[in-house]
Amino acid sequence: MTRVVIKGTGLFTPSGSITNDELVESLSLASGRWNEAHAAEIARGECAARDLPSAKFILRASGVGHRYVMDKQGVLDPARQRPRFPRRDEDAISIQAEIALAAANGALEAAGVAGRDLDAIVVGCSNLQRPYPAVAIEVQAALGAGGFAYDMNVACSSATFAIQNVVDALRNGHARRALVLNPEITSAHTNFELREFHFIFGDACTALVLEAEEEGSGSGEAWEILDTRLVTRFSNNIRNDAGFLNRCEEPPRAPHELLFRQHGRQVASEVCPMVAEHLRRHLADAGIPVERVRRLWLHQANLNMNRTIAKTLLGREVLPEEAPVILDEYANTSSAGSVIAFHKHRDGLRAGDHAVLCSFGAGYSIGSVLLRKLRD
Ligand code: CO8
Repeated sequence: MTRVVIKGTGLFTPSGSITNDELVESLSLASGRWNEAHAAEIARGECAARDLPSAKFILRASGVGHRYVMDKQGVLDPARQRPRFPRRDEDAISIQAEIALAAANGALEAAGVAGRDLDAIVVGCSNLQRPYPAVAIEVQAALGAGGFAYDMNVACSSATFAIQNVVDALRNGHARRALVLNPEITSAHTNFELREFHFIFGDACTALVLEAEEEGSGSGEAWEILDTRLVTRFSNNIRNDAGFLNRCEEPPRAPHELLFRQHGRQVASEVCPMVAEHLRRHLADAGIPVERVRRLWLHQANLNMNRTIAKTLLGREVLPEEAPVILDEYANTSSAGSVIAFHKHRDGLRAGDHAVLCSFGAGYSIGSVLLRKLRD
């Protein structure tokens, strides 16, 4: 029998490191200047003064303590509040392909395979730097891989949706070995001007090598994918309206509509029960009792959300190591988050142990991957 396994994981972490205090200092300076510049309009009641951020609020409300970004200087410059990326020529590798390659090389090394051994590459992420040619095809060329490659976007759920696509391709014999990549440069779509959004995100890229393996063959660490399940339900509570129609729209949109925005409290209250119920049903249908689940690698958006989901699912308080959190270091890296948690926190699990990788986000969208450790 053929089974699909995860053979290796990789992670690219940018060198730019920003603490909550640094971010709060920069935004406080920028907001103070903005309020001064708009003092007359604020006094006339034509616009509201910008409230100042607090590092204490950020940690308490979200669990985010720090993030990595591709360009620290641009983000922290109160006169800019966005990263600065030198424009690249068409014959130079693009920035998303570059970070995807860095993560891919780590995953390939961990799996003990070469780029030419791949015959499918899927790039799944919240923001793609261009519609075409696909970043995935650029990576395919750089790695010397064969087969096919394409990009896809299901916001924070892009990794698990890409995993299901790849699992289907491997099970159907359309590929033998595949790479899932999640290059998230969220700093380019974060509104660093407003306190409700500036702290949420960080940049990173994750990579997974998946392959079809005949029972009894194979060596080295491997995680069998027992099942995958995806679900979507439309919601306007998380939006980003940047797109190819913007230049034609009348009247033009306000700049903040072309960045990530959300009604965070509503998202949290609606999505937590949906995710817990989705996981409960998925495990039940797969015949896996919840008490057998040794680890939950959940989407990394909010510490309190993850605690609530894990507690609702397991029916008890969970230990930190049962549902690892990387928000303190990486913040929300959109689709990369749950994969970073898997990459960094799978020590101590033994062959036969069950675990769950799960993402959730804009759409709404939820994706779950049921895993069993096959070999140490
Ligand atoms: N400092 C101080 N005060 C603040 C700050 C701050 N930085 N931010 C907000 N406040 C204030 C608010 O203004 C509000 O003040 P007031 O009461 O005067 O109006 C007060 O604090 C309370 O605000 P909230 O009610 O918003 O606070 P919450 O407790 O709800 O916490 C969170 C806010 C942390 C955002 C929380 O709601 C949350 O995390 N929700 C879930 C978010 C989530 O899961 N989002 C989905 C993930 S995103 C996704 O799917 C990916 C999409 C692609 C994105 C990639 C591109 C960037």
